[in-house]
Amino acid sequence: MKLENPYPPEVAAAYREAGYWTGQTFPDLLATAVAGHGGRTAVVGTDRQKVRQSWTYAELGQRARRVAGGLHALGVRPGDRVVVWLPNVPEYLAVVWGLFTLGALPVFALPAHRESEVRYFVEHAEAVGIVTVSRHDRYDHAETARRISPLVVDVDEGLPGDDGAEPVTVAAPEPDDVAFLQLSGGTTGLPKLIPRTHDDYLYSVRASADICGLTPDTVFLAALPCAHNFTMSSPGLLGVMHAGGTVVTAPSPDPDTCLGLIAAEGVTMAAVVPPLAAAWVAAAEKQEPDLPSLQVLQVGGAKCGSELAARIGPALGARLQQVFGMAEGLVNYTRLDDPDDVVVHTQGRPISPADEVRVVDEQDRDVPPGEVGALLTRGPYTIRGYYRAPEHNATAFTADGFYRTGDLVRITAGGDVVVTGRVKEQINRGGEKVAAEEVENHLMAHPAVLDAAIVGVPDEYLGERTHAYVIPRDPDETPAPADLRRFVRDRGVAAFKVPDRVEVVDAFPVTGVGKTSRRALRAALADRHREKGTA
Ligand code: OOB
Repeated sequence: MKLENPYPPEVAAAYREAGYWTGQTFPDLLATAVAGHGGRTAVVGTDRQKVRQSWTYAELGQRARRVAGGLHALGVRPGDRVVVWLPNVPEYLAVVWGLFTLGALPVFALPAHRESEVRYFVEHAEAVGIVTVSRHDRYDHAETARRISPLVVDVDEGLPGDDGAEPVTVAAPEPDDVAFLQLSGGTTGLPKLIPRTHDDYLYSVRASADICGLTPDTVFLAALPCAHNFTMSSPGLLGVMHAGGTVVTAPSPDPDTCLGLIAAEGVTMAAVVPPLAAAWVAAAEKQEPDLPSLQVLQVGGAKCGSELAARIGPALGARLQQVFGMAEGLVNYTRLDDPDDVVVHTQGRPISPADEVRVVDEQDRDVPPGEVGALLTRGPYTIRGYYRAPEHNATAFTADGFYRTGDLVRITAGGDVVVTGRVKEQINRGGEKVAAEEVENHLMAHPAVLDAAIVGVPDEYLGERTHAYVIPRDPDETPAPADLRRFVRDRGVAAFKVPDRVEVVDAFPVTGVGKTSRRALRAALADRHREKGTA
C-alpha cells in the first residue's frame, strides 16, 4: 500500500522545476555512495556483540542488500512499515538501509521509548514488525516488542539475512513516495507521525551537507539517537553518507565516551543538545583534552544560551554551529563563516531560498520586522500534514499550507532567527520534547486523579523540566507524588516524560473561558522560585 504524497501537485511541480527535488531516492543515495566511495569507511562503532566494526561503503551496501533479503524472507514487502527501535550501533545503518533497499518504510522510534509509545507507533502506522535489541538501558526491548507485534527482529540474534537469505530485487520507489515516518515531539494527546518523501528529505540532506561543508574527510560522531531528525539529516548520518564521509556511532552521549571517541577516531564534527554541550564543555575545561580533529560542534534541539555558546569554542577548539530544526521540516543553521556575534546569539537561517517563513500575531497577521511572533513555515522539505491526523492537521497548518511551528521567534536585520519562546503546549526538556497533554492523560488514568496539568519550569541544566499539578478526586485521599510518578512510568512511557515533580493542589487557575491556565500555573511557579531566590 502506498502512502499518499501530501504536497499539492502544482507545488511539487514547482519544486522540481526549481531543481530542489531532483528525483533522487534513498536507494539512489546509497548506490551513489557505494559507486563513488566504495573503499572509504562509511561507519565505525561498537556492535551489539561489543566488537569494534568498521565498514566501507561497499560493505554497508552488501549488508543492506543482505538485510533486505532477510527481511523479505520474513515476509516484509515493499511499502510495509517497520518500527526501528534501536540504540546507536553500526547495525542501525544496516537495518535502515536494508529497509530502504527493500522499499519498506522505517518508522523511527527512540531507544528511550517504552511499550505504550511503541505500541502506538505500530498500531497507527499499521507496521508489520519491529526491529530492536534485547537488553539495553536495563530494559528488555525485544520482550516488549513481542508483546506488541508478531514479527520481531532482535538484532542481538543476528541481522536478517545473516543466515544467507536470497537477495531480492524490488521495483525502485518513486521519488515522491513517502520514504519513512518520523516522530513529532507532539503537543496533543499522542505523538504524531511525520511522512517524509524521498524528494523532500534528500533535498534537505544535500543542501545541509553543502551548508555544513561536508567532504569525504568528514568524520561525524552520532552522539544523540540516530533516529532523531537532527542526527539523521541535519546534516547528520545521511549528509555524511551523501558526502562519502564516515559516521562514528557513540554508545553513550556522556563526555568521557564522546571526548574519547573524538580523539580516537579523529572526529571532525558532532551534534548535541545544549545540556550535552554543557557537559562536554565542563569536562573539556577540566581535562583539557587534545582534540585537534574536531572542527565543528553543532548545538540544537533546544535553545543554546549565549553564555554556553561562547564557551564552546575555547573549551573544545571547535566552531559552534547552532541548529534550529524540527522533524516536520524547516531547519536553520548559523553558517560556518558567520561572525561570532551571529553564531553566539542567533539560531541561524533557513536552509533554502524556497523556505517561506512568516512571523505572525495571534490573528495570523505579519508582525513588524524584528518583532516577536509565532513562526509559520512552508517550503520544499516541510510537511503539509501529519500522517492520518485530519483533525489535528486542520489546526496545525494554515489553510494555505503553512506549518504552525508553535515557536516564538524574531528575525534580526541580518535575517537570522532568534527563538524567544513558544506557544505550543510542549516542554523542551533538554531537547527531548514532552507533550503536556500526553502526560496529563497518563496521570488522569490514575483512579485517584481528577485532573492534571503539566507545565515547564526553568532548569539550569535541562533548560526546562516538568512540573505536574494534580487535583485529587477525593481531597481526603490525596495520592502521594512518588506513587503518581511511578504510575506514569509503569504505564510504559519514556523516562523523560515522567514528571520531574508532582504537586497535589485543590484547583487550577482558569482562563477567561474557563480553560486551565498553564500560563498562570507557570507564573505561580516562577513567583515561588523568585521568592526562594532560585529563579
Ligand atoms: C529538533 O526536532 P524536534 O522535532 O525534536 O523538535 C522541534 C522543536 C522546535 O519546534 C523548537 O521548539 C525546538 O524543538 N528547537 C529549538 C532549537 N532546535 C529545536 N528551540 C530553540 N533553539 C534551537 N536551536 O529538535 C531538531 C530537528 C532537526 C535539527 C535540529 C533539531
